[in-house]
Amino acid sequence: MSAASAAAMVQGSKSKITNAAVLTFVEEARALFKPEDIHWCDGSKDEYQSLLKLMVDCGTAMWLNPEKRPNSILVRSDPADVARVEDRTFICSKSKDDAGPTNNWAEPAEMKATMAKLFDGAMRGRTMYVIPYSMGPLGSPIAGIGVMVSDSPYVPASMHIMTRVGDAVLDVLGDSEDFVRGMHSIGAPLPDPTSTDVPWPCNPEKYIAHFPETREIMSFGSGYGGNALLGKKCHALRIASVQARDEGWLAEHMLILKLTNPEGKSKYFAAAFPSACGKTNLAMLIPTIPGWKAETIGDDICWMKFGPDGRLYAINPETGFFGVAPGTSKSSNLNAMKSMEENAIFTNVALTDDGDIWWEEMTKNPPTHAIDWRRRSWKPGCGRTAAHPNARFTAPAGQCPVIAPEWEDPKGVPISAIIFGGRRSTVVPLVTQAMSWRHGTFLGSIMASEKTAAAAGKIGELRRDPMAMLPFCGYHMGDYFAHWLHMGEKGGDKMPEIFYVNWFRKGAKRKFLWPGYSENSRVLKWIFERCDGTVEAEETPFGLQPAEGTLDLEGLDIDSSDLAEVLSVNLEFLKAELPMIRQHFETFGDKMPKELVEELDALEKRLG
Ligand code: GTP
Ligand code: SPV
Ligand code: MN
Repeated sequence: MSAASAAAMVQGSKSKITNAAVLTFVEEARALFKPEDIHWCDGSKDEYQSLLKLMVDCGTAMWLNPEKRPNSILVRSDPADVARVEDRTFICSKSKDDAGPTNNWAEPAEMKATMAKLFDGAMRGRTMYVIPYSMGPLGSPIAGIGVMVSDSPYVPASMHIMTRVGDAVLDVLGDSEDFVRGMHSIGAPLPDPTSTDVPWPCNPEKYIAHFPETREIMSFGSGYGGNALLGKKCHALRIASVQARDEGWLAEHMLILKLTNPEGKSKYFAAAFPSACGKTNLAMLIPTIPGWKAETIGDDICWMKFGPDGRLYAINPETGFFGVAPGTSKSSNLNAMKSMEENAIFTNVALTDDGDIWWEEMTKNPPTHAIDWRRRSWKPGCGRTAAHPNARFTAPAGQCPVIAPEWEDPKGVPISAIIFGGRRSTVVPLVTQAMSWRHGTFLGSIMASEKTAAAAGKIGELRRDPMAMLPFCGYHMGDYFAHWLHMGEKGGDKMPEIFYVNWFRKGAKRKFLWPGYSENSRVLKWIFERCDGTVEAEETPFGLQPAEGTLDLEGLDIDSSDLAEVLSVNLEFLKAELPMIRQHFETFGDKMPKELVEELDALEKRLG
């Protein structure tokens, strides 16, 4: 079809859209999905408000008490649609080998045929929203543009908070064809637009399919989080990781924070922790050490490119937080609580009798009564949690009291340190510095973490999650490791220092040894000072660890034996883990970089 006739079909009131590739894509989507009508998102405040109102009118959402939580809604999803579905996530590269052993693979043409069948008429009776979005500040050389369609109003509403949406994005795109194409349907057509609907329509059959070579995403059946907000994990990590490999940059599952010392000197750190392992908390922490200041740049995703001075510069591709609600409180993360005081979307949390929200550990004392996330009456001690463990808040980043003034700087911020971390109740010490970029890449490649509720599946199971990218790397993990090593060669001595942290070590009493949260600022201070070379480190077989007296513990109430335990690597346990690490490496076959195998051999030798 010609661009002109595509324009005639899909444009409606949007007569100023001239990008032929966008018009053709949207017409293809219209012909396939057969929606009742098309809404082009302009990104305006009015549009956001009308999306909220629509969700309330159709029963998907309810307004929270405006005196408690102005302009905010509560959404409760279908109990079968509450988290990312990793076993339904596919990387459809031409060659199976490019997807590697950590991804589900399907042949692209076959997957497209499957999706075409599922997509055929899937939006009948519904509106198709066309959402042009930018991951990153508009026009930033580090940013990227996508255009997605969706039949769930929750998606454009959430995308309004999480990304830059609308006309301004199309202006930046101009007539370029360089955008990621995303098609999303909840897979619940209506006989006609007036038919009665359920609050959270979705489909028991789910597919989250990625086509890295053609930069396309097709998602069916789920309306939740990373399954449906295609800018986030699908584009900004799975597709972007492939672009980053091809173009020589990094797309990572990392927070970005700015730390300023009492002399006013600032550094930027990026940190990769697996889902629900503390990125949002660390990104907004309030330091307990006097004179130090932490500010937020981002809490989930980080794109880094080399700047003109040869350093790595990072942007936060997002404009909002989609944060884990349970466990978030004024004492654990005051800045997150303040970020969601208004203009927020809450999903799968509990509703209090005064029309506000609640979740486990939000307050010291639970409410005496609430409506749980499944809309049932709830009382403390009834045996069920009030909020789903993966309940989330969606809040504008600009509302965070400690958002750094430069968080939207199109040139990004220079990264001094990259921090890896996971949930390890044993073995891994509080903080370790890598001896080199190569050793740091090795530490990232052997990262493991106990599973959380962010993905469907068994909780608590230990799994290798290299660089916190296991569910998000859009290509062969062995090639991804090689790409990291390559980046290190390219950046040379301008590359960030690499560290490995663990807030989750437990002692004999199965309690956390380290108080965590704000107290993590002590570790950040050590990292800052290591970057400047002003504090000493001690060599251990695992890496460099704080020399006696270099970790600032002033005013910290911690048992000295707990401290000794949390700071030390358990060499015996580490040694016992080596065969598992070797097995992990073996799964990557020929693509496993020999440099990292050499690092493993060297570690084995050091352990004796
Ligand atoms: P995604 O949004 O899923 O990518 O996750 P995230 O890494 O941003 O997770 P988040 O910061 O929301 O992590 C929340 C979980 O980590 C909660 O269970 C917190 O209680 C826990 N947590 C965060 N920081 C700490 C810490 O320093 N110590 C301990 N013990 N728990 C922590
Ligand atoms: C994660 O699971 O790492 C998240 C939430 O940040 S989601 O957007 O659903 O992927
Ligand atoms: Mn995440």
